[in-house]
Amino acid sequence: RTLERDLRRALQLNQFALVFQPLLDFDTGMIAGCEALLRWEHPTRGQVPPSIFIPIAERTGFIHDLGLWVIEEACRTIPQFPKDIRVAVNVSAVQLRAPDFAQRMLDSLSTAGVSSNRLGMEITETALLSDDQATNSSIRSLARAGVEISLDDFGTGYASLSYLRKLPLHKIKIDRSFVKDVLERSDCEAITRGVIRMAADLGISCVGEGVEDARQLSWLRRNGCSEAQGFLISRPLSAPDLKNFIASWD
Ligand code: G
Ligand code: G
Ligand code: MN
Ligand code: NA
Repeated sequence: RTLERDLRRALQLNQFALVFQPLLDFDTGMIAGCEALLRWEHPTRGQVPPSIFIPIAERTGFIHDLGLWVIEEACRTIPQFPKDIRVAVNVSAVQLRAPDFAQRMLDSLSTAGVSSNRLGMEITETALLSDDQATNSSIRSLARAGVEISLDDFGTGYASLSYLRKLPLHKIKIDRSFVKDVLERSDCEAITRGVIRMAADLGISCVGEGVEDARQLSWLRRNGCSEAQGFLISRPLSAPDLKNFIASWD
């Protein structure tokens, strides 16, 4: 209850910030983009994890305002990064169901003077499961405008897989629970291998998430995964730190 009240005020009080975690492209060996992750610095509780406050924001409808702030903040930050760095924001299923969502995202881009091919959007399987018309049409019009669409946490939801041919998805992100045990467990290996193969056959790229050691990274590279993300490459960083990280990478 009090967290719910604090959440509403947090936006005016400037308690939110974005951090950015880079993605490594195996083909080029370069940093190809990053994922923007929301942080809430609560005045007395300290950092409240998104796994706590996002569900509250979704339940109360505050996610629409908060999600718009995330998009606007990402658009303000993008010009600080090199031109070939794409920034992907996480978008909740609740946001996607709002009929004006795509238009708001495109408006944020043009207000900031940022080209839509510098923005990406990460959505979960659950958001696609209900086959909601507003959701599907938002995804289609954003993809048409050049926004890159990634399917996040792949393998943990209820993959009906039919949306893979219905919707213009560019990227599948293999959930870190599979990557974590890819060398230890034959089931994780089989699933990860299968997802990489499926993505390749569909002509879309594939990201291994939660890469924490060099052996996982080389397994993914060897097995045809296109990109990797995880603490091994970098933790999520502030915008200036990511800028330095990219500069020192090449
Ligand atoms: O570092 P991490 O704790 O940020 O992220 C935990 C979860 O919170 C991830 O599943 C991530 O997708 C989600 N998350 C992080 N930032 C955002 C955001 O801006 N919007 C939404 N909807 N989810 C986010
Ligand atoms: O669900 P989503 O993919 O958006 O989640 C991103 C979350 O994963 C963030 O909380 C981020 O901090 C976390 N994360 C990123 N890389 C790693 C990693 O290598 N190991 C672990 N355990 N978590 C990671
Ligand atoms: Mn994500
Ligand atoms: Na994920």
